[in-house]
Amino acid sequence: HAAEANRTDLMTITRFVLNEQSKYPESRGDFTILLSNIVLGCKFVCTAVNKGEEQKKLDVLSNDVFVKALISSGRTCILVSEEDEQATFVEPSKRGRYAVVFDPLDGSSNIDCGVSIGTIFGIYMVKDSIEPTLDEVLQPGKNMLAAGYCMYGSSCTFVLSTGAGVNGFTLDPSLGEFILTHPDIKIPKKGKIYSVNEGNAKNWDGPTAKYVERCKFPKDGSSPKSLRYIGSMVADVHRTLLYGGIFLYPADKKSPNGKLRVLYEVFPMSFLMEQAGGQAFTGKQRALDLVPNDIHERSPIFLGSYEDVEEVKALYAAEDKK
Ligand code: P6P
Repeated sequence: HAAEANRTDLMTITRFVLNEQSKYPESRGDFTILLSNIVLGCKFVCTAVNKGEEQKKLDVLSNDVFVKALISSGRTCILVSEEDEQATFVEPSKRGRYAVVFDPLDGSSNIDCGVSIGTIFGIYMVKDSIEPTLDEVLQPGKNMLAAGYCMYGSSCTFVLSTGAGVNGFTLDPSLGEFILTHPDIKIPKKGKIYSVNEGNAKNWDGPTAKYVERCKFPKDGSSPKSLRYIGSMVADVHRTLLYGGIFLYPADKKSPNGKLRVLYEVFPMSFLMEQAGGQAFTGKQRALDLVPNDIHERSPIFLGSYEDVEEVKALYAAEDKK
């Protein structure tokens, strides 16, 4: 009977978030309304990706869907999208208390070959929703209220943290609902996988080169780590979250700030990693402590299992002492 009872006890993402929000007596359901609009956008993109729409159209389509869904939610006042050079300031009559930063379709260059891609987002509560300024989103990632991603792969998986751990939901196409399938995700303390674009090795700095060398030729006689690199951040991070290990996009001589964007790639993934018991480091500091100066700023990033990132931090600390 238990299985039968469970079958009808549908823990949808909306119900899950309502439960979580009920812990905040002052919450008026605004966050739940905001999130349900993000979820709506993800369902639309999931369908469009599976229809095999071509990449260029999908990039624009997904951005339009998220911008319109977020504005019509009446709960946002600033939007920052990877697709738009300028931030969007929502018209006064539709303004709400949240700022949302997002990459509507990260890794979209991989669409045509069927590799998993995803939407990544982060949510800040604004201080002044009447006359909001860019300062509301030039905040360290530790100030985010929530962050998550939706991965469009063999199944459509939504991973979310609202600051009380990480939970994963899988889209049930027959219901059109995201159902809780991965409650309370915790990343293994140490992993057996490293994930980096080895093609950039020529340009890496000392500590990164040393760390990758150790992954391949461990000094302590342990077995080498396996290399897994999909080249789609959501897919590489999702595997790291579930299996453990480390994902790195380091600085290199050509790109001193690395490639990944702070607001809508580095911060949301770092937020999730810390909430799952892992950590995220920029090569200089805790990633979530970084204060961005520009909405499309980049940063190097090392994120994943706590102990694996500790090793990177030790190598950079030793370098600083030289
Ligand atoms: P590279 C995809 O273009 C992306 O923004 C991330 O999704 C991914 O992690 C990274 O770039 C891959 O970059 O230089 O290894 O191809």
